[in-house]
Amino acid sequence: MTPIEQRFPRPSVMGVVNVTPDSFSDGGVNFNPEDAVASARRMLDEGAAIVDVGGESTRPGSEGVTLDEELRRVVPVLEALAGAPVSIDTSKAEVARRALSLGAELVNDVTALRGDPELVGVVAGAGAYICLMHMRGEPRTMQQDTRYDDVASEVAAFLDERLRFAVAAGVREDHICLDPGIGFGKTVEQNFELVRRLDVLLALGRPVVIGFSRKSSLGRLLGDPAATTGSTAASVGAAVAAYERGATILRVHDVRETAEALTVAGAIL
Ligand code: HH2
Repeated sequence: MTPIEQRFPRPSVMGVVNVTPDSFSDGGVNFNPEDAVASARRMLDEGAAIVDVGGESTRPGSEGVTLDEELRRVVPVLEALAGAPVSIDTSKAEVARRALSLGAELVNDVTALRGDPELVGVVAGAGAYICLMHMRGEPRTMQQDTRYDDVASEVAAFLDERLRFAVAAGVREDHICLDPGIGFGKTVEQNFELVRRLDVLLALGRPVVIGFSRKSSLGRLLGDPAATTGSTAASVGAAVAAYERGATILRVHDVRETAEALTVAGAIL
């Protein structure tokens, strides 16, 4: 595989395909495999560089699913998408192994290789790309502790440590991208600060992924303190702002709208 900067020029759109009944953002629209495959193909037509297929919701408070259930959800979708650019959103080594054998290029691990000790070896052995994401604790508990002295530098220090861990375990550094984990154990203000101060993360020298799409901080910023999601327009605004501050991959649900906005923003930059 080519190094990640060549494969994913700035900006690249990652389309979200949640093969789950309970994701916060799309709440089951792609739970049926045929629907998931159709959504993925549409996203690729609309300008996604890759589609991120996931079988386990990581919304705040969620419990996780068994290996068998996660495989049952994602394998038929990955089989149908053979030959298309796919990333697998999983923390489980066995799910990643199956996905990579079916042609996935990238492993998107929200635990940054802390969830399953075997995952790093699977990624290194396959020569796959990997996204390492920051999260406090696990989805079940992550919103219980949102205290940071300096959120941007603490997230960067965590990702620096995970980057070194991955490289020491045999993953090529030029195959790694980093993600501050918008919404994973952070307050509304901290989520915006992480994008405002993206330079702190960029200083680690790796491409940055931002997934602000439809997250509740957007709805809360717009005045609904109980919001659990954000609108498409708000998501597009966040994606453009993140891109202008240096993000490379924008992980989004609304691919056409985001791709159009990024094309305009890129022409101006
Ligand atoms: N956000 C979610 C899931 N995976 N991966 C990365 N790298 N970055 C993110 O910000 C990120 C992620 C949560 O969003 P979504 O997939 O829409 O919801 P759910 O986890 O409920 O399926």
